[in-house]
Amino acid sequence: MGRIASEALIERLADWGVDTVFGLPGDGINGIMEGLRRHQDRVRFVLVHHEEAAAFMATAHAKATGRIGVCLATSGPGGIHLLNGLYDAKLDHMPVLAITGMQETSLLGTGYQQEVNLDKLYADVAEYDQMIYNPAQLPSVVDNAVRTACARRGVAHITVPNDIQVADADADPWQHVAPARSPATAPVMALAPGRPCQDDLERVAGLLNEGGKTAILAGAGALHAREELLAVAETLAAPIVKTLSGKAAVPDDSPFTTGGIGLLGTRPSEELMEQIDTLFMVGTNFPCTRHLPAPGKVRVAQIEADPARAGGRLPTEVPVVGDAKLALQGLLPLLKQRTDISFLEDCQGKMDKWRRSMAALADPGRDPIAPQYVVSVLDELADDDAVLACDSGTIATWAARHWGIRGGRGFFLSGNLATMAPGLPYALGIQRAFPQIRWASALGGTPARLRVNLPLRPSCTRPRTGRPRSLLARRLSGCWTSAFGRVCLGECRALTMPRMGRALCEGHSHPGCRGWEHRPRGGGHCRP
Ligand SMILES: Cc1ncc(C[n+]2csc(CCOP(=O)(O)OP(=O)(O)O)c2C)c(N)n1
Repeated sequence: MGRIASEALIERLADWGVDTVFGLPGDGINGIMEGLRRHQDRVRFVLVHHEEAAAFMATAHAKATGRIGVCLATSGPGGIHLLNGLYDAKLDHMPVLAITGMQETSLLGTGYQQEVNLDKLYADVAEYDQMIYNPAQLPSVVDNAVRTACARRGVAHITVPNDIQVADADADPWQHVAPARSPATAPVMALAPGRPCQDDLERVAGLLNEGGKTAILAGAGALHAREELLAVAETLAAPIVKTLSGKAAVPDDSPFTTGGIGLLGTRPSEELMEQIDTLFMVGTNFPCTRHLPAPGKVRVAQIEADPARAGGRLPTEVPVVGDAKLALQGLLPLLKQRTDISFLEDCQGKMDKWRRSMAALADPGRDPIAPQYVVSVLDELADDDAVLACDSGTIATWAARHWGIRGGRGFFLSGNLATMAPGLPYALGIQRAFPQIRWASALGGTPARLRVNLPLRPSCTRPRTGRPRSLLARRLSGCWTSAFGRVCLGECRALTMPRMGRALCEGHSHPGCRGWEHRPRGGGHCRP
């Protein structure tokens, strides 16, 4: 077999800098697997055991690297399985390309086995959605798919019939009767300029300079703007409230943050929303408006990357379109230093109290210990650049409040879709992009059973007494798996405290450590 169309597909992906494809083979993509095999030096294939995980991994790849994530599934059921992870990408505005197989062109419309019109099925999730009928469409369709996913920050889908996958890469079997010739495009992406115009920045500064009690609400769009956020907060003496997806925007121990907002947020953030005169939204389209000031009650300025979303949550006096980091850099010289810092100090006092109450929940002296303790141990032991990938459910509350952002730490979860069980695939996907990184996955009990087939009742015993942990153990089951990180999924079989401790220790490179003893605050003690 000479050079096949699937090679044109994979080569073009590699030209775009794609180095990883997450997926699960099937007869509907044998040709594409062959294309991957022939170009394994440029693009590696990462095998999953359920296509949903491949889509989560591709989404996490995009979240962690800022580059497009790619997943691959076979025709019919494989493509259907991708959907939950693809909606996760769509709702969190991540560029992801899904490639699926399709029945042979000669069979389309005949009701052949596994024939599902995936292009129609994906019409809602995908910004770009294209079937390949002729190898000549490649590689231009790849260019358009990648460009569209990146430009619109969403999902693109290419579906390739079996016969086209293995057709001669240069075949163009049809006579051309229309004036167009085969398309030839460039694998380049020219991003719109990110710095808002000076007039807009001056309008924002005008509002903020006379803003009274001001708070900043920072979201995922501000994750790369930490330094600027802190500088603006200091200038305006304004506390920073963080959405859950924007948790890593500034460190949790910063005097300028009151932590999260919403169901999993902090009391000081909640109270602050009732007191402020001005809200400055940066890189967020936070959907839970119940936790924001009532419409019209405060003045609002917003920096938002997508014009379609600017002003879309609250009546906004000054909506500005641009990149958060560049916008804040342009804004800083226009802001006046606030001299009245009493509002910020009031928030800081409330945060001290809140942090003490959270520490009390995580106190190992409690009997039985609370799940928060387990996350706090993980928090203490993990490196300053470790990543936590978290499931939806109660586990997200514990992770939101007890996993502290410091240094280069990351925090990822299914933000807007809040779908179940992305934690483990997220972590594995991120590890593929950054093999040196230490990661942990905070699994909920149900997701843990889903992903790693945990027994319904993990055998948990109290470390010293050996008594069964019963109900608490069940609540903790997911949380305990959070310890595994780079360790060993086999450990999930019996979730006893010493085992969790050992996993933590090994994950933290303590060679020879066999067990774990609990000490009041100050962490655990590693037994050789
Ligand atoms: C695909 C999907 N199914 C169902 C839900 C609803 N849901 C949200 S969290 C959750 C349970 C998570 O499991 P677990 O961690 O065991 O439960 P918890 O401790 O939160 O009670 C469920 C079923 C969801 N968000 N996504």
